Amino acid sequence: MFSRAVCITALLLAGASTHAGDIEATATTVAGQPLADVAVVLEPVAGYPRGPMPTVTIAQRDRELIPYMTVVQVGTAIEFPNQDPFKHHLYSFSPPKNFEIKLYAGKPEKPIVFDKPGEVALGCNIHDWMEAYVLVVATPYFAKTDAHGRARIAHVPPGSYRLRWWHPRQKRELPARAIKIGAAPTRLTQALDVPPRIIKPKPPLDKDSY
Ligand SMILES: [Cu+2]
Repeated sequence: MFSRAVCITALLLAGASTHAGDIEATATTVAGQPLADVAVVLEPVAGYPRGPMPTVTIAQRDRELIPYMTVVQVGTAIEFPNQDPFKHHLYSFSPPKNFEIKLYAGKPEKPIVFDKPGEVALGCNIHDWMEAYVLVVATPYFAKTDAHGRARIAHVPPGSYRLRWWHPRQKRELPARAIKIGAAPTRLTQALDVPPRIIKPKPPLDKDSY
């Protein structure tokens, strides 16, 4: 059973890697462990086409912001539904998107449009352990690594790009590097100096459900 599963996975990977312009990226810690929540970003030197821009969701659930890290193209609208049975107070002081949604329950009337590139840190005024990050990029070619440290960007047109790797807890910014994307699938790997996440203590719910 196990070997059969492995076999199918291998076939899927082989099949998936045959498209021109597909980027398979792998991120690790400096110790070689898979690293999740890394943004892999390809900025076309020739300018930025506008990609499909579906509305993105960052939820508040069990007094956490989910997901921890999100990458979007400039101009993307993000919804912040509160799925808890009590209020949250979302805010960011980050220059690319300084905003707050004061004490609220349910789904806010309007999404927030992230209209400038840069790094945005989100928090909650009531529960100070809640944290999440949004990387806003000009390009439509980006992905985020999963728990295995893997990310995939599909159908990147051939050409010259700047490649960036980014993680919200990275100790230093990695310089962007020039890369040529050709007709063949491209594999990229990068080690990043990222300390483990320290989860701030979350007190038990009190009688007022806060
Ligand atoms: Cu909160």
